[in-house]
Amino acid sequence: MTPDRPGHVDGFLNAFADVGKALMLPHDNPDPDGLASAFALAHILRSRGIDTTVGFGGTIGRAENRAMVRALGLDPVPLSTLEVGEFDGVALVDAQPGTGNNPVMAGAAIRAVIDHHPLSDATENVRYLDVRPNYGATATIVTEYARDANVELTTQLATALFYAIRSETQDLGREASAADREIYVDLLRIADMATVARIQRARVPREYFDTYLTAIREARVHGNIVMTDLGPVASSDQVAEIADFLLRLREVTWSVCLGRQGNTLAVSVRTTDPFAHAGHAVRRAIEGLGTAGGHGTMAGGQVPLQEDNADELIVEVRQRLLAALAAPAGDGQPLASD
Ligand SMILES: [Mn+2]
Repeated sequence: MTPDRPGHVDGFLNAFADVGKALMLPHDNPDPDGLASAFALAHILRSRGIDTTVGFGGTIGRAENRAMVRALGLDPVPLSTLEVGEFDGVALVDAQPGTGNNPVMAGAAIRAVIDHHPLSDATENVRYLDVRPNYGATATIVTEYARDANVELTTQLATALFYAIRSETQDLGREASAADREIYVDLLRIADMATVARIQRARVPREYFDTYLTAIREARVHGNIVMTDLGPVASSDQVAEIADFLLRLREVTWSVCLGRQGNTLAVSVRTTDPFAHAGHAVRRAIEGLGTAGGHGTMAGGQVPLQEDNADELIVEVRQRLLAALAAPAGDGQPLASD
């Protein structure tokens, strides 16, 4: 188990005390936890007079996440339109250096890491770090920050943080701690629940249903593992969503979903086993091919692909994942009959 390195908002504020322009950066293709946490930290820094921007790499793909940004008036700025060198203080939020899911730019002035994933070695050198793997959501940590710094949250931010904890912990049912529960109840009092409902039931385009069709058609059951490959995807969020979806299959304890976003193979793994180490399994499986990270029951990875080796590499990743999860030999059974 990676040790906790909990911090306090005073340490966070100290790390930015002499900063003129700050950048809050969630992981690529940010989810509600990354986005809400980044905006709450920006709000805290702005309350101390620090000019703060929330940036992001990749895309905001999932319909719920797009709805959240729109409904709550959040305005994260694509990194491609920012001059990162202009920021003299950067915080990585819901992410850490060295995990491959965030754009840690060479020379970027990373002052702080606030996260709830297992501590990565590369994080140790950062000036201020607050990494609490026992927390269900980074949003819980930053809501504690706002409370401890006496910074009042706007309704929008409270709603964003509430929705972040709700979606990240599946309504406190997945990897939630007593701290998550306490903050969730605090936020429930002030969050705009009509907006939360609108975000959760976001409307989706037709292609959304094609993704499910492909996921089900391509899924194979290998003993207690269900695995599918979506082929090309618009966003790696779809890969994570389908991994969650397939884990509902009664007879399995692991789900694996692959998808190709541009020249990157995205991998999502989920397990129902609360004592499993999904992150270890994925890291072992794609060692030497790509990067991975994750919590106990959720993990993800990225493998760079080249035009001339993509198909072979995807086959190899599939085989290595099945081996890492001790799948029975053979090609497995199709999930659905057609
Ligand atoms: Mn998170």
